[in-house]
Formats: sequence, structure tokens, C-alpha cells
Amino acid sequence: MPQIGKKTLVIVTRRLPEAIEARMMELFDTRLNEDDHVFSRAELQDAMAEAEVLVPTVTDRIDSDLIQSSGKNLKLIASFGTGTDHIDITSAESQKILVTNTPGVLTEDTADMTMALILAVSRRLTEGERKIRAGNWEGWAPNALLGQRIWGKRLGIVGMGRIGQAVARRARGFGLTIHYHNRYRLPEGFESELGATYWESLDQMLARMDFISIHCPSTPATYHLLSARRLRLIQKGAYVINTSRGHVIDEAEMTRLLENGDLAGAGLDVYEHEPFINPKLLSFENTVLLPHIGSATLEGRIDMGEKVLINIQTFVDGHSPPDRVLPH
Ligand code: 8YV
Repeated sequence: MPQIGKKTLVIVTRRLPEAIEARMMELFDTRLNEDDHVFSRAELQDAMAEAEVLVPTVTDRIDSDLIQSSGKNLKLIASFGTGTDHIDITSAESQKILVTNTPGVLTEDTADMTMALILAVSRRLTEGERKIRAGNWEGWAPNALLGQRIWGKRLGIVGMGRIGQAVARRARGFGLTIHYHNRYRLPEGFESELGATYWESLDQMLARMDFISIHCPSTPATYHLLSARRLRLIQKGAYVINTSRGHVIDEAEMTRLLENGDLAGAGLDVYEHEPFINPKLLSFENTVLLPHIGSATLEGRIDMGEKVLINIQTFVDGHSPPDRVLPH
């Protein structure tokens, strides 16, 4: 437990919203990252040797080696974000270091971005915009940039947690019929509210959908859940949308399928090797590629920061922080 009267040393790896940084300075002995550079491994190691609380983000890879070599002061990793695949939670647990995240506050923004990608890729929004910006638009034509209607099509949601459900509610309003695969079936009330169909077999669902959208977390169990074999089950005319994590899809195989015309398109906000993007994905007209901005709203970032503050303060006060993450 931190000593009474002495402020807890908190090291924050990236710039957070100013209001959050200011409050963090008031509450704790806080070290900020003024120029917002991504910490090198050595910098992370130094921070973890000294800090009592580390506030990392998705851009910090906190693996078992770093955790094993952290100082005895480090008691809490209060991550800024919901996904915790960048932190080895099992190692942290074995070192008695708590890990927290910021769930719930990104749900609606990420669901909005999913709908934006569904619409953008099927209605060729970014392709049309590129045409205008390149000065290549010669005016309206009956057959120009024809996309696919989404109304009446089938959406297969992989992972029906908070975000998957928020996507289902929106998609229903756009006339999509909702299908889902999840580790467990949701209560009947939910299924009837959304007219959602549960597929115990992911393979069977994939083969019958017009849009597939990924909403499960990245864990060892979901690594390449959309494997090469499963990707090949998807219909030629279908679109793949991913606002979760790149590791859930075998990106190399998805790229091959797009290249060969075996998928209609992909709307992606996340990638297997961020920030590296496969150059082939960049070269296709039928991909919409976003720079991991699913939750990037001012309100969302402030809510995430508030959650980080609450997790740290609760811990400092001697209680179990509300958003503790346990090993899978
Ligand atoms: C965050 C995310 O912006 O919270 C998550 O899991 O993927 C993003 O929306 C990022 O992780 C912040 O660390």
C-alpha cells in the first residue's frame, strides 16, 4: 500500500486530454510525456522500475519480460483503453501487479465507427472522395460508382458483447438483419428485441453473411479466429469490417482474398502489425482504411481518462479498483 501523506508516483506514457492530465497532477505525483513520443522499450523499463502506477496505452507493449523486471514499487497498471492485449495480464498477476482498463465508455463511439465503415465500404465513399480530390470527377453518370445496398442484407457479428450489441441496435435501424456468434447465447429478450439469430457454428454463419463485423477482444483464444480456412468460407460478395483488433483476422489471407476478388471489400480500423499497413491493402479501391480511431471522440477520451483516475484513486485509497482485469 502507498505510504500515507506521500503522493503516489504515476507515470503516463502518452499525452492525455489536458483536463485529465491536470487532475492527475493534482491528485498524484504525476510524470507526463510532454512531446507524446511512443516510449522505447528502455523508457518503458525505466518507468516500470520507478513508478507505483503506470498509465500505458495500446502503443505500449508490456510483455512478460518487462513485467518480471519491473521494480518492486509498481503495483498498478492503469491502462487507458478497453483492450488489454498489449499487457501480459497473467505475468502481472503473478507479480501481484493489478491491471485495470476503461470499459463501457467507448461502446457507442466504436459502434458508430463500425456503421461508418459498413456504409463507406459498401457505398464506395472513400473511393468517390479520392476521385474528386484527384480531379477525376467528370459529373454524374448512371453507372458510376455503384455500390451495394445494405438494407435487407445480413450482418454477422462476431462477439456480441457491449460493442457488438450497440452495433446490432444501429444496424437494425439500417434494415440489416442481425446474426451473431458468441461464446454463449444471449438472453431471449435481446434476441427478440433485435430479431437476432444466434449461430453456434461460426463457420456456418460466415458462409451465409453479406457483412461480417468483428467485436470480440483479442485474446490467445481469438488469435486468427478468422483463420485462412474460415475466411475462405465467406461469400465472394461479402464485406469484412474490423474495429476490434487486427490479430483476430489472418490479415495476409484476407489481403489475398481481396486481391483475387474473393471478397467484396474490407473496412478496417485496426491491423495486425500497427502502425504498419500491408501495402497491398493500400493499393485496393475496395478497402476503407482508418488509423485506429474507433473511439477517437473528445468525449470518449475524457471518459476514458476519468476511468483511469477513478481506478488509480480507488487503489490509492486501499480498495479494489472498479475496472480490474483478470487473466483470461
Ligand atoms: C483506444 C481501443 O483508443 O480501447 C481500446 O481497446 O482499441 C482504442 O479505442 C486505445 O486502445 C487506447 O489505448
